Amino acid sequence: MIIVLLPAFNEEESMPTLMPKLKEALDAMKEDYRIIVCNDGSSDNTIRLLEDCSAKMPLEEIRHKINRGLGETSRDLFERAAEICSDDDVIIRLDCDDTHEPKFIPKLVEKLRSGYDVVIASRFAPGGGQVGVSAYRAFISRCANVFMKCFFPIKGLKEYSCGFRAYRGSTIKMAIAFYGNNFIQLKGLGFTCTLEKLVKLKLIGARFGEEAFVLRYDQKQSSSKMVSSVTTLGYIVMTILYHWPWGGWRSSVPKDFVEWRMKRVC
Ligand SMILES: Nc1nc2c(ncn2[C@@H]2O[C@H](COP(=O)(O)OP(=O)(O)OP(=O)(O)O)[C@@H](O)[C@H]2O)c(=O)[nH]1
Ligand SMILES: [Mg+2]
Repeated sequence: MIIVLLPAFNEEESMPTLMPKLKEALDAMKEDYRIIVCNDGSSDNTIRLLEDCSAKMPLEEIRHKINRGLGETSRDLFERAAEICSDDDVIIRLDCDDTHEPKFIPKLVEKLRSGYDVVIASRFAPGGGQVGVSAYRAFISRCANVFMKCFFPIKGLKEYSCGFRAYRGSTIKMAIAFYGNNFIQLKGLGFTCTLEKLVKLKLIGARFGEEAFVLRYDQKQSSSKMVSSVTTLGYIVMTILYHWPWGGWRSSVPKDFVEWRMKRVC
């Protein structure tokens, strides 16, 4: 099965375009699928649009009455996916702002099944790119990715900040069983959770791959929800937590994980 996770906050402009494309891409794959949307306290028409969609496709809604932010939304989506998926299922997460084209899903799934635990849709892989991104924003995004590569090196990865990814079901189940509520620990720090998931999965031995994709920023209609100052603060906090010489994530998690696995095996 393929489980698609969508975080949605005031996406009434994009949902009517995105959802039919998503359905078309998933129907063509001839596999069971389920879409889980977390509607995070939207005050626009997102709720009604989701009700319409659920009549046409297998769609489940997690509803936050108030806006809780991307961290808590991701936690709820991934925990729900872990609850219902089996080890060989594929979990896909993409944005609802119509900048992530569902037509890339089959390639992500194929690559994941060729022997990876996480495959990232990458603007920086050969053949990838971005359309409609201002030179300033492209520069900031490149710098952020270079920063992440320096402080959280993961072999074979150039794209750290794109949330469009495929995950192996068993990997997410294991991460949630091991980390519990701390799989996404920096919940209040905006979009930091997108990087945190990668780093936490790396620490428990996940294998990473990238697949080229083109970010369609020219199609974005809703306003950006990313607060750069909070996200930047989040990256700084995470860098300290990861590299902290006395019990930082970098050294303590692998040790704790080995002990945890030993106990489960015995
Ligand atoms: N649930 C929830 N989703 C959010 C929140 N903020 C953003 N999102 C969703 O997370 C996804 C990413 O948000 P975007 O605003 O596209 O952020 P981005 O892709 O990092 O940057 P831009 O596309 O430039 O804005 C979208 O699907 C949003 O609807 C939030 O507070 N709660
Ligand atoms: Mg976006």
